[in-house]
Amino acid sequence: MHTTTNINNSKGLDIDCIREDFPILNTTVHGKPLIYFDNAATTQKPRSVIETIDNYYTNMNSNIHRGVHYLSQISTDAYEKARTKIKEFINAPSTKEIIFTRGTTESINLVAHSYGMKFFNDGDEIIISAMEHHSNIVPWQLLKTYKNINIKVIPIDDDGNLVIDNFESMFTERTKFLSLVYVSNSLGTVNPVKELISIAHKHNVPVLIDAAQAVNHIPVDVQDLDCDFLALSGHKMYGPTGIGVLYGKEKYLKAMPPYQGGGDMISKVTFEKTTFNELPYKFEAGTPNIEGVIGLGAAIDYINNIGINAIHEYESGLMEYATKALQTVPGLQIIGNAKEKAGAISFLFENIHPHDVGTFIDFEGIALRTGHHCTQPVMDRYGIPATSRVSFAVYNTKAEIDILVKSLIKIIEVFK
Ligand code: C6P
Repeated sequence: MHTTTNINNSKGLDIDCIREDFPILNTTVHGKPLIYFDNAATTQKPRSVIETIDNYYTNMNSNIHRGVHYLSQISTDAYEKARTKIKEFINAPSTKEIIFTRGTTESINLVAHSYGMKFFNDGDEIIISAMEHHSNIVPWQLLKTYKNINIKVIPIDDDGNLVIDNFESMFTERTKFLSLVYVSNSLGTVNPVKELISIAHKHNVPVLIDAAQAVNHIPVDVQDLDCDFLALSGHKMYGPTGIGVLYGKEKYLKAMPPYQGGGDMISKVTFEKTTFNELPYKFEAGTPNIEGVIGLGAAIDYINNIGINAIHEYESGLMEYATKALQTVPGLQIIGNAKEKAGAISFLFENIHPHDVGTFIDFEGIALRTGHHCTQPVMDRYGIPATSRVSFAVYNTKAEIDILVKSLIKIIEVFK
């Protein structure tokens, strides 16, 4: 199996070597070499992840936790090894606290439904922020159809920082939960979640962190953060789509009812009564995404092989370079100038609609995302319908950013 070698040269990461691990980067788009700047939507996959999935179906395919036969044993083993890898990656105390889900969206829905239905009463309050992805807004609104809860929102300032001066005064005796994004997908803001978690804990309020845009850019340690839940998506960290993780402290997961019923999550079923399986299986009903879990394990190996700290350092350099380079483009306005940013830069450009920017730039072989990025309240906050967004991964380069800047300048000529 192909593995990256020599990724750390004396000057830092050997990006040429890393790029060779991603077959799709050899693609041409409209006759131009692909420049992939849509990593916040989903990252590309290294050969080791692709080959791991291929190997699973070629040599191991079988259902897990169900068979005594050889294939079932080895696929179960590979599945559970991946759980250990993710536990270590986020420094969770136990594999019992690692639940596999379809992604961040399902992880948050699981908590909103299971925790919310059991522990929320009419009149209770949940705090979220004005920069949440829809997947950390709508599940709580769905809960509102069953429990008459109030959703309070931490505001954001003009630069895209959370306004936290009065954060503590948002807590009342009815506050039951804080659910907060770590890194904003539309503004790039890195929120001071550790500080906010410790304030919430002073009020005995548990905290969920949406780490969808954090885990591939910055080291995330759930014990250091002391978060009670953490949600992530495999496909944003070089892994397959359709697989994600919910980390939850054992004391909460134990107290929560199952989210879905079915095979594997039970201990004993009769028509009168069912008892549930132990953690984490209580929350993994039905045949899971086995290939996805094993592929996610390979993605974690890939990140570990490079080193998340080295990735963070390299990408911080890209963010700084791109911010400065974009600021030289006439008529370009960056939306979101927070003190600390990671991964993504959103911008407006002249009076040209972001969709036109995206379409034009596509002809240059550049993939970026345009739209509201599933954060419509962020767009409303700035009074805009949409932005163009570039978002980075470890295989992006400054040379690619230079091409982006040149292409944007070309647009000005076309739209003159
Ligand atoms: N953001 C983007 O282009 P899923 O779809 O479940 O893997 O992730 C949802 C999600 C939750 N929180 C944040 C902060 C996110 O950025 C996302 C996904 C993608 O920005 C697709 S909208």
